[in-house]
Amino acid sequence: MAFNSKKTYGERIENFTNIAARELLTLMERKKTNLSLALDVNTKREFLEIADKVGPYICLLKTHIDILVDFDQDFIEQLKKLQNKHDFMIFEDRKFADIGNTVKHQYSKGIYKIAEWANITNAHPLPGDGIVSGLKEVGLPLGRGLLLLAEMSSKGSLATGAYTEAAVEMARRHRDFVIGFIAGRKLVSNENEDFIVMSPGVGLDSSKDGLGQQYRTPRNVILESNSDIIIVGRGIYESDKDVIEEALRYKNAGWNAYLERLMN
Ligand code: BMP
Repeated sequence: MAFNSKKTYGERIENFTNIAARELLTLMERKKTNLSLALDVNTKREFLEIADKVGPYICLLKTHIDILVDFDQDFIEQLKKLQNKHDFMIFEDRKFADIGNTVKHQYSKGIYKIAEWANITNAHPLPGDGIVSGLKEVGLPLGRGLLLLAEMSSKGSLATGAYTEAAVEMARRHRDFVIGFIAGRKLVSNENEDFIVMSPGVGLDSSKDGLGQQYRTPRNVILESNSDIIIVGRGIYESDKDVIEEALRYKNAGWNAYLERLMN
């Protein structure tokens, strides 16, 4: 299908001016991983323990910082230490959804000061271009990147059809800051433009969770749908087996699907 999905992650670096995008592709090539861990646990201790174990196998650690019951500045210090130790980037899955002026404050201020530590964050395109412009004012000078939620993995999602297409158009107007999409598949198949696609809703052992989540396999997402990064949460940290073993299983499944895509 798409020309850019036949290129290696490393070959695609030159398609981006955004620092976070370039760093991410470099890191994926270096560590040979397209796995992102969605670490949705509620305590610092649990979070840091799992991140330390799984860190060597991921390119991106995805956080929901506001679900930690004992968040404090020390958590950020510890997180940065693990980032340096294991060489991964951080994606705060904040899903901004307000007007530009408000998201600017939400991104840079408050308790979490997301822009200070998250290399990548994301936003719903729903409010219009102002949301990207507001986040860009804060994030671009810091070398950050943004993903737009063009599709969602949950059953009954309204982010489909014309909405998804409008998200792509919005991204095109902000190529310096918008590095890609949260989506289930590659959305652009033009060889002259490239976006990084990250797909949540990935699991090898279950197909749903009882609350609307729908799971597909790494092979389906990377090989058949030409996505670039698999986002895996409970499949890794809630497994009965060892988290390292599970992380390796997903890392290998994601990377092998990518190698197969390159050879097809
Ligand atoms: P899990 O693999 O445990 O189902 O977790 C999926 C993660 O991806 C969660 O952190 C969720 O917030 C996120 N996510 C999703 O599941 N679907 C989307 O469309 C967008 C998301 O960010």
